[in-house]
Amino acid sequence: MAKVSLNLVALGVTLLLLAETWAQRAKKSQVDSKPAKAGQCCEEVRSLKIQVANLTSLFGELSRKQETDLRNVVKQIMDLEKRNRQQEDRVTEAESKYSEINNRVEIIQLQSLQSATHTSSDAIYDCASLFTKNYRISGEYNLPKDEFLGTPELSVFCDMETNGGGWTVIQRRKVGLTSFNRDWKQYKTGFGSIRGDFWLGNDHIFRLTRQPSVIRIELEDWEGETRYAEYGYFTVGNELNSYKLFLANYSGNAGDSLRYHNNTNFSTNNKDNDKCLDDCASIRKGGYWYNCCTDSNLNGVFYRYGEHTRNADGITWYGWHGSTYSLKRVEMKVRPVGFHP
Ligand SMILES: [Ca+2]
Repeated sequence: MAKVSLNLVALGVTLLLLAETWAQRAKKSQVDSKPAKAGQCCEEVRSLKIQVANLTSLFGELSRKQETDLRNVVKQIMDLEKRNRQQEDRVTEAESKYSEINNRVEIIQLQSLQSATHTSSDAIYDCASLFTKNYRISGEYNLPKDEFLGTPELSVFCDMETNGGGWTVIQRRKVGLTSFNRDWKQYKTGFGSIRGDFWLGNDHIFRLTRQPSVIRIELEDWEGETRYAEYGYFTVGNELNSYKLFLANYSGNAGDSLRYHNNTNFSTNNKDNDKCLDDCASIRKGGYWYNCCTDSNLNGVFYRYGEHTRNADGITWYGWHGSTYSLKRVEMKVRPVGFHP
């Protein structure tokens, strides 16, 4: 449409130029052959003037039409963009609902698989299953690969003593030589040494907590005092759901400092999934379920005695020692809700 209008405009301009040339020639011939053809010449000039006026008005009309066309096209494009955005929003919403449902289906499938295997073949799935097979000494164990359950071989540390035992340790801080300021991939697969400081890996934590689980967090300060926090319900989503944390039912004497992180995605220094304008993982120097940003930061920087009260990026549990006291020792461990020692 715009192209046709442009052609018309070009035609109009050409006609205008032609008319101008013609008028000049007519004027010249008027000068050359006065005054015999004066009447005829004036007639020609008048008719040319009319034509020029007509063309000018046509030209004006065309420009106005073109402007309206352009406005309409812009409006249409804006409408389309708006509709596109709405469509995108709907797709995102549908996708997140789908992955949530998928996650739940996986949990249900695994739970039914487990109840089937535990009665038939007694699969070793975690430290709780080892405990029920009469392994009662705390230490390092190798969980065998189980294709039926879809679990790889995994080296774990089992706490078989605390509060009835059967705990699979998912995190420990005590030596202080392993950096916890790591990227998404390292937090996904795990890092560190199973007898020292380590993060078991988000994929493994996801797998372990597909059965309804309890988490127990044990803390020790530089004065040698200990506290704990337990949550009667603890689970994390899969990677597609950014290992989102769900927990409930606090008990203990350390304070409820993980509740603030409930319903948040996992973030690392290269993946900002927190609920904050800031990049919490970079500021607090760890991978964690950052909200905006923390009420606890168990994967923060390990500060030694003397340096442990100076920084806000340490291993903190606000409910006990506040935001600038970095703890000396931490252990996070899980076991199934249905476990009975
Ligand atoms: Ca952020």
